[in-house]
Amino acid sequence: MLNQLAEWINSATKRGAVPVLTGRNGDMDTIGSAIALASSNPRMLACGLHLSRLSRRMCEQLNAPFKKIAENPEWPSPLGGIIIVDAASEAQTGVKIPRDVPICVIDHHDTSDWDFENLDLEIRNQARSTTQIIFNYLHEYSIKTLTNEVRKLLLAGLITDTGRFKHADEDALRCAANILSGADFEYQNFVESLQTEKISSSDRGAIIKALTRCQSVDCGPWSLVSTYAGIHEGKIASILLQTGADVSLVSRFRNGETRLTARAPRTTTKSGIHLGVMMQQLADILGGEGGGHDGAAGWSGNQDRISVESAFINLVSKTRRLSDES
Ligand SMILES: [Mn+2]
Repeated sequence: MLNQLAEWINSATKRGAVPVLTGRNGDMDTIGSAIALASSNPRMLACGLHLSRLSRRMCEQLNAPFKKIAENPEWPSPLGGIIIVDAASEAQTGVKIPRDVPICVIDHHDTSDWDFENLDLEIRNQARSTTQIIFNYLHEYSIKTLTNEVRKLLLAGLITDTGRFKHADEDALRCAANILSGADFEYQNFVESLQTEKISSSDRGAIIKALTRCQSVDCGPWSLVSTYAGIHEGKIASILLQTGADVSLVSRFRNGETRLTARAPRTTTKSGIHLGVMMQQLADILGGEGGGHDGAAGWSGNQDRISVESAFINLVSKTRRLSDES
């Protein structure tokens, strides 16, 4: 699989520039993957719509090159191809992708909405983060790219996507160890530098307000807690799981766009809920765009917030709960 990637990159960069495009949420996994991969070839450049708070801080700290682009960017010419990292569909990049050049998608989501043509390549597996795939590629094909800075970006993506290794598996843990062997920084110091996220008092106010609006929703065999928020939906959805709910749901409406963010603990996903598949089903029913992982997923589109919420709750209610024996 990785040798196909090496071949694809080799011929694309011969044809011209190859932007490495990130997912629109700009989380540490997508940003770390893009910058690390782009560092392996001068014709590649990491770019995307948005940087999350943490990604922005890491990029500043590490002096990492990232280009912010618009929804309809002017692409460099000649364009050899486009690599997309950690995004399950074009909509998840938020960027209009020209289809007259080959694309290569590197992703680890359970769902995929890409249409592939002849010269395109899809590298998708069950890795717990996209940075694992990128590390394995660089380790095999471009070991000198693995500087301390690049290792930090990759490790940061792995740590955040696994929820500080809570959702890691053997491969993810081994990859973290491989990233560290050959690195010249201390793990504990690095983790500490990741953790110092500052939440402003106005953001804190918004989070608290969202928590006061929480509702416990009857969902057939499942317990669900939901609220709406204008900011920090992922964080709020994780806090809501602390109530012991099987599923948490946070909705938001901004600039004509509705967004759903859902989270579920492992006990729930083991009992038959796959949030990524449900968000994809929601997109099939209502339009918009949805997908993700079994325990963390999202949907976005321009439908009314309340009706999208009810449609999602309906999907949850209809999901059978597998008995603990099975
Ligand atoms: Mn990811």
